[in-house]
Amino acid sequence: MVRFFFHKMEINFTDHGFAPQEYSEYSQEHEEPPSAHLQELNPTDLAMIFAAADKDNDGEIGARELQATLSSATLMSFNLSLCELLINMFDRHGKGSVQVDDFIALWKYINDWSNSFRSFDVDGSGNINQKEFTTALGSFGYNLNPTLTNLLMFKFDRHGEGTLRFDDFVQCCIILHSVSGAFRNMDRDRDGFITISYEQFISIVVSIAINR
Ligand SMILES: [Ca+2]
Ligand SMILES: [Ca+2]
Ligand SMILES: [Ca+2]
Repeated sequence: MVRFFFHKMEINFTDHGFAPQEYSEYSQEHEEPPSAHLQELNPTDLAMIFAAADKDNDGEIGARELQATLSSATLMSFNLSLCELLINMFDRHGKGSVQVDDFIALWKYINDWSNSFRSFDVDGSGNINQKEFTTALGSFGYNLNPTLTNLLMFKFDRHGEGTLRFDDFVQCCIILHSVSGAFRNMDRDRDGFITISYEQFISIVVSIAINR
C-alpha cells in the first residue's frame, strides 16, 4: 500500500480545467516584462493564424504545428510537452488535434495565463523566481513546503536558470492541478491523506504522464 499526504487545498475548476483568471486581483503594478505578452486578437485574426498553421488544410492542427504557431505569434517559447497538454485539453474530437474553434478557446486560455504570469512576475524580469513561484502557488491554494516547491522549480526549470519561463510555469501549474485533482478525488474525507494500492498508484501516474 502507498500512503500519501497532501495539504488541504481549494482549487477552482473550469470547463478546461485549471484557469488562472480567478486570481487576477492579485495583479500588481509593474513594468511589463519583455516576454509573456500576448495580443488580444479577435476571432477573425485567430482564424487567419489558424489557417496559416494548418499547412495541409484539413481544418486541424496538432501539437507541433501549435508549438510553431504559438511561438511565432507570441515570440515566446512553448515547449512541445506543454503544447501536447494544451491539445489534449482543447481537443473535443479525440483526434489529437484542435480545430479552429478549439484554437480560439485555447488562445484565450493562454492569454489568461499570460496575464496571470505577468501579475506574478512582480519584479518584471520576464520569468518567475522562487519567491514569486511560492506566492503564485499559495494564491492558487497550494500550501506546499519549501522542499516540494524547490522540487517543482527544479523539475520545470528546463533551462537550468533557477527561474521558470512562461511555458514551464504554465505546464507546472496545469500538471500540479491534475495531480492534485486526482488526489482530491480519492481523499473523500478531505483529511489530506489517502491510502491506495500499487495498481491504483500506477494507474494515476500513467494517466497523468501520458496525455491521451
Ligand atoms: Ca492540419
Ligand atoms: Ca520575476
Ligand atoms: Ca482521506
